[in-house]
Amino acid sequence: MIKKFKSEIIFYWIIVLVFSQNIFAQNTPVSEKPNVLFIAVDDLNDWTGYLGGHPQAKTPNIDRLASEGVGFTRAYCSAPLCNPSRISLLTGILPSNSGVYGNGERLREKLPTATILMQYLKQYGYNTQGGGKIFHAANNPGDVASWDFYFKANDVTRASGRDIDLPKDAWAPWGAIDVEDEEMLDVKVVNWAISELEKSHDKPFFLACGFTKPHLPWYVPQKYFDMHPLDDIILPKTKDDDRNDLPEYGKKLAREVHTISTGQNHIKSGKEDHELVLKYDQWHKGVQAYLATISFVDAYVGKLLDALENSEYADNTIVVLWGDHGWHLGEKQHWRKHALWENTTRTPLIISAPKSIEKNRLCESPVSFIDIYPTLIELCGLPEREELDGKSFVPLLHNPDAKWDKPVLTTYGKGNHAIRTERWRYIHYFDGTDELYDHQKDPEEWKNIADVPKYRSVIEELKNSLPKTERD
Ligand SMILES: [Ca+2]
Ligand SMILES: [Ca+2]
Repeated sequence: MIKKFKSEIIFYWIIVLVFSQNIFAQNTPVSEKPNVLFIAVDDLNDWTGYLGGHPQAKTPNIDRLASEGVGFTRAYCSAPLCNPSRISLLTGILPSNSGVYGNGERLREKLPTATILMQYLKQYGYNTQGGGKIFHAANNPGDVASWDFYFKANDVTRASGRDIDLPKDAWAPWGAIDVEDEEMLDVKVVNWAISELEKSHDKPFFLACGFTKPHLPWYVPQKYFDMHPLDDIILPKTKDDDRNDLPEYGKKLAREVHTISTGQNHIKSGKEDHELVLKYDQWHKGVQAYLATISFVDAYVGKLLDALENSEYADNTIVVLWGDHGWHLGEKQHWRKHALWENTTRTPLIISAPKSIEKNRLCESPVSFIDIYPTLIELCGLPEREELDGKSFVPLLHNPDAKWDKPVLTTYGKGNHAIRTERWRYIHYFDGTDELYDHQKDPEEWKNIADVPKYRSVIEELKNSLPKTERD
């Protein structure tokens, strides 16, 4: 009897040991888990100081964050427009596997059972709060299951900064507005997030602050325009005949604002954005306004970082800052996003963590936003999720020079993909036409070399990274 009792005790001890080791091997106790400050910036391309996309970008605060952690210089979205970029990042599922290609598809119709990043964190004891634009829904939770709380504010800024002397057909959604910063939605969201950093929290938190700028319209107070005097504005580097070597579909993407999910094309007055910009002499003004709007966002990223630094959470909070896709301001005579080139797909990505990761380092390996979910859950000490499409790049946070050759995939509608490696950008359209750029020799992507015979083997190799199957 005693012998049986002893063996039962031993048996239970073994169970407890196996179970607890399994838990603690992968998990830190809830109370010691790091917090996450998650900063999303809408439509921010590489015009930040640390990325050098424009020589006049003034982003001292975003650059300060890069100096406190690892700034990725080749980070790419999984889709070059809001909805699919954000859904793929937040679900960890690529557009080709979710069927979310455009702004029209709904998350829970396409992915009814996907565990969103925030839901996963909640399962492990996190309190998740958000405000602004995190999903493709400004001032709206987007997915109610993701949040313990979502902050909403009245967006009273209806003022237009558009030059009233311009004819109605001019395309110029930019200019200074006569409002106080505090009236801007983004400032209200930042102030709310700061108030959360000033509170005591009994659970680890995931605090998401989604800037709605620098999405159009570029209406911000005059002081941000004053930081970028119009007379000094430098235009992006462009080449007048740059489109000539594009296949037809590439030309179409450069020419039109094409909404994948609805098939709608928008060309006002029968003219392209760039033609209208030139016709009404708006190029310098547009560049000034984008720089001004970025500087506005940067100022409030700074307030948020200051608040974190001054809070009790400074030593136990991971900060992630990302833009959802790139933006053209005349390169390839194209404006906006909706294409598969470097300028449409490259954005800032900065991760800082007080413990264990490198400080003030740039990482030049290409990384994808699809990898953010697995990276973050690893940093938080949570179990890996096999079902995600991405791969954690935590090794790059410990050593930004580590060997890392995972090609990055960006998708714009079914059948249209770009593959980015350290040297190459390969674009493959649904009709089999393609583009290839050699970034060692051609960082502006001016020369499409897809038809040069000696690069056929490069293309064949890059094609291996295209999705094998694609969901409708
Ligand atoms: Ca966007
Ligand atoms: Ca060209």
